[in-house]
Amino acid sequence: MFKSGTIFSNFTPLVKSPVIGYRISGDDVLEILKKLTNKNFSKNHSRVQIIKLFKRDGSILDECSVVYFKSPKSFTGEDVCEVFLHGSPLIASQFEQTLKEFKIPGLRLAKNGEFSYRSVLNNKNSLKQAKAINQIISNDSFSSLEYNKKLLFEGDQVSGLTSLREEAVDLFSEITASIDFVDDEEFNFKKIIKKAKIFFYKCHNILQKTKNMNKEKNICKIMLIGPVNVGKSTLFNKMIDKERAIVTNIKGTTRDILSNEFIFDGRMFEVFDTAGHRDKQGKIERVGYKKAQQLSLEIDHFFILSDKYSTKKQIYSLKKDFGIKNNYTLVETKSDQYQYQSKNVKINHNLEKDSVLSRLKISLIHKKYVSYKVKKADFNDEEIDFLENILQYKHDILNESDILIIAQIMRNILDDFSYEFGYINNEDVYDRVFSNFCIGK
Ligand SMILES: Nc1nc2c(ncn2[C@@H]2O[C@H](COP(=O)(O)OP(=O)(O)OP(=O)(O)O)[C@@H](O)[C@H]2O)c(=O)[nH]1
Ligand SMILES: [Mg+2]
Repeated sequence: MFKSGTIFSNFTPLVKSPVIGYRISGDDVLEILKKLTNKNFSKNHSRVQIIKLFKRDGSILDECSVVYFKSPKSFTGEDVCEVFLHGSPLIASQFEQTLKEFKIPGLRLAKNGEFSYRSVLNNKNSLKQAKAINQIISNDSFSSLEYNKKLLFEGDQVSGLTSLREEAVDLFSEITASIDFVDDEEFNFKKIIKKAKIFFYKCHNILQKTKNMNKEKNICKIMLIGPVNVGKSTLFNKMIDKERAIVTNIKGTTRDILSNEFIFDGRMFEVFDTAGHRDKQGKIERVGYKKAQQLSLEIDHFFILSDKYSTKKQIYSLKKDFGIKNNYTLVETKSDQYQYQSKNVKINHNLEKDSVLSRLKISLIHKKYVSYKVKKADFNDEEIDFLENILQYKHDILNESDILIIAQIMRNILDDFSYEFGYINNEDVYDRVFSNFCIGK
């Protein structure tokens, strides 16, 4: 994959937003900055500067923050600059066009993952750390997020695979020694197979224990139900901070179930907006209401919304329809319009999101249904896949009687570990043969 040349790419999506960020990495960074700003950055590194960028015709492209990181003190280890343009995709296209017009040989758009790749080549990150960056971005469980952060910030040694790698090298050393020193009694075939069994047993155990833990999203599922027109969709939109559900004063506006995830107070929720309840439901509305009922088994907690016009009978039917026991909160809406006498939670659309969520005691609800204590993970998804691959060798090794073939399979396992941790060469192996087995003192 590696090709030389200076590379650039946006590191935020190219959509209308407050900022669009670009990173440039390679030998030509200083020259590019000079051409873009008419300033020499060589003595101005690792500092944010707000500066004008110019197009080739001398007109202003943008005035924005720019940081220059001098090699080797940068993410890739090369000269790097990061440019934070105003978030217009049009400015971004002018920026790319300007870079092209510089006609700097080798200056090109980066391939996927090329910045991380260069950081590994220049020993700024291990392969594992580079992969951890991907995992941090893509995972959605707090436990694996914490693990991947640890991996990135503290290095390979915190990986749960490290001790298995050591055991694999030990085992291979012993096998190698037993081949090279056949007469030595210390090397016994049965003993080697026993050790191999223990090694695979450990892999298997880890896999069983960790697989489910990583999938646990620590997510609390809540559902908004209530008579038509009470303000379910209004609350739904407030919770997720988006105008996603249609809100009108027409009864029966919501017909299908909508769902969205949101994070509050460091806790993850999935909220469902549902079709309202009324005696004379239209056909589509009825289907929507039924769909919500079917989903109710998966729901941790219900918010039963009502307003001035809702009746006790309606609340009773809702509880019955959704099989609700104690897992609900009664919420009275539109408290800006009506005075309620009850002790139920009261909300209205003028309240800030945080205030509404606090009134609904949403953090406590999360705590009640989802164990908030983040379980400690020692492996990420990639490492779990890796262990699954390693276990495929188990049958071949344990059923083989030729030590030479076992040695070859074991070398394959070490090669697999090499992809995770960097190459394990024969020197590592011989070091152990001599130090562990006192050969040739
Ligand atoms: N004054 C006042 N009006 C509100 C409040 N919340 C919602 N509304 C209004 O009530 C009407 C119905 O709101 P929705 O959020 O669509 O109610 P819904 O429960 O989703 O209704 P359906 O989908 O038809 O079941 C809209 O006109 C809203 O603007 C509130 O707190 N105060
Ligand atoms: Mg609605």
